[in-house]
Amino acid sequence: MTKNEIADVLSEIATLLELKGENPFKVRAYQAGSRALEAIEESELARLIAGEELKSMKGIGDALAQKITELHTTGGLVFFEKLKASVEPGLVDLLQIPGLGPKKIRALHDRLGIADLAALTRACQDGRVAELDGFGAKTQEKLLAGIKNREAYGRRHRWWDAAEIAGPIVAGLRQLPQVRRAEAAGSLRRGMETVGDLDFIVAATDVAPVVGWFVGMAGVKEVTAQGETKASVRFESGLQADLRIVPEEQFVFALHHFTGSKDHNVQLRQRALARGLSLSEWGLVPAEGEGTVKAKAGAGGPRTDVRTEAELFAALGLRFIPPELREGLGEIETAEQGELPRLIEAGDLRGAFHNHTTASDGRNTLAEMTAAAAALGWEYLGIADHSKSSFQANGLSEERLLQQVADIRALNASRRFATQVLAGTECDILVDGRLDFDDALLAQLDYVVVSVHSSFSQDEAAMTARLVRALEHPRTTMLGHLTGRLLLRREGYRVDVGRVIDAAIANGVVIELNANPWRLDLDWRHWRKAAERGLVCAINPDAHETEGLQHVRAGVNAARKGWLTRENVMTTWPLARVEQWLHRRAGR
Ligand code: DGT
Ligand code: CA
Ligand code: CA
Ligand code: ZN
Repeated sequence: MTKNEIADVLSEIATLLELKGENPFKVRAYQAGSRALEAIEESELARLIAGEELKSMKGIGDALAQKITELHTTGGLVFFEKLKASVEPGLVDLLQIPGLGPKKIRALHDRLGIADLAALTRACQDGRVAELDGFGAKTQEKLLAGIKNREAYGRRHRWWDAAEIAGPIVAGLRQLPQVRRAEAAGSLRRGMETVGDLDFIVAATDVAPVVGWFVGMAGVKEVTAQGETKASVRFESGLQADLRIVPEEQFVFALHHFTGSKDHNVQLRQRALARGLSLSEWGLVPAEGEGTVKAKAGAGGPRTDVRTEAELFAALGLRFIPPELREGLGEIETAEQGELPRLIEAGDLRGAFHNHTTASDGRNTLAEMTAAAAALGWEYLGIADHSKSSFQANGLSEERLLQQVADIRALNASRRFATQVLAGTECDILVDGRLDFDDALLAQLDYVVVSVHSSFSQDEAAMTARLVRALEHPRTTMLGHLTGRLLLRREGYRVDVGRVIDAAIANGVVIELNANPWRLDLDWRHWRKAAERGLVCAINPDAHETEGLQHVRAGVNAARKGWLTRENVMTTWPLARVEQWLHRRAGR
């Protein structure tokens, strides 16, 4: 296990102990141990373990040192497994309701006998929660809203999580001897920010072994449907997956159909009809009035000269439409005119601006983050740790920021990494729109990301004015996570996005497409129009650890859905152009 994975286990242990009402000192010991691990480097941990020096580290005693060593060497921990098994699962579920921590859950359990979501819902509806010390009517209301959100969101999953499950399934299908072609379709293939269920399309010479493999996959909790050529399963997380097996000559039609979206399919089918053709999941055949669509591969059969989606679109007089654009938002008309943009690709990225280190709430050091960026082949890595008002995220004081800038300049001068580090800040936008640092300090940085991390409940006018004021600040380079939303968890704050975009364009400020799979903020639905009006995008992973840099992949999905090209996205620009742009901006 890596040190960050071990830190996660320790903090989960703390949470479980707290849920069980264990001694607070014990709980705090695990929390402190988790934080102590986060602050050191991977190589340091390996060295301490090898030299059996772990217990001499501040915040880590004998018992913890043993557990960390077990996790590091075996990848598991017997104590942790036993502890998990000893806590009621209903209590753990409650942690997902915003506003409920282990302490509050413990109180609900001890005083009202609440052990699961259903019981909590009833207690809130009956007003019993409001009467508890430390809760009150407002808290009860917030809990009910959280429960409602959970129900509404509960059936969808973030793209990243869905993709992590889907990847190995496609690879596994392709390895079966009966399988000729296999793809994931549906919203996952379209790169939607959330996914309802997975859809797999397979061309196979023999179906039974493929269905058998699919329903027998590791991690399947329930087989919800099983037929001759299809099957559906449900995983532990609640995510469902559909499998459809077709003869090879139908594969491309099935793939297109089940990629969707529904709106795109409806429009494309209309276009086919206007050309005397009938398009369906089974094929493209001459339309002969009603009933043709249901003719399946019968008389006529699907057009056998169509083997790729490009050929399918060509048969309808269109250029290839990338899956991400298939939302029925004008892509067919644009493809007809041959004017689809050449969309940005993951390989176009050359760096990113919004990333954290252990100086604030990140979990890898400056050197580790830089090494990871270098491994990705990035030309530049922007470090933007939190500013002083974000004390909950260990925001940097003026002194600490200046020290970090010096460290960054020294690291660059050492030429230890091929990646150039840019010194920035994620500067809080204060409640009235002022920035958290003064101009003289900001002037010493290469760039400034400004973000809202407090007072989310302002009304729309106040929040909009607050953001606009921050964008008008001459030192502001880009705006971070514009709405503050957390997908499937928290709505963004109320803000007039259109007016904020206007202000960004008017002031030459970049808006971030935060690529963290929880955020994908600003939403792809705004980008096409905004970019046409001159708004520049930066795809930023908002990485808090080295693996977080990979999240740019999710940002590229969203950018593609927003019709963005390489030119629209600053993080594809070479370092020289980025530096030139930053210099010119700083000089106004
Ligand atoms: P999801 O799963 O809710 O995230 O969204 P999708 O787009 O993956 O939807 P899903 O799984 O229900 O169906 C996959 C695709 O199959 C969908 O994007 C388009 C196609 N499809 C499903 N039902 C219909 C339908 O009633 N009409 C048409 N034209 N296409 C459909
Ligand atoms: Ca789906
Ligand atoms: Ca489906
Ligand atoms: Zn932030």
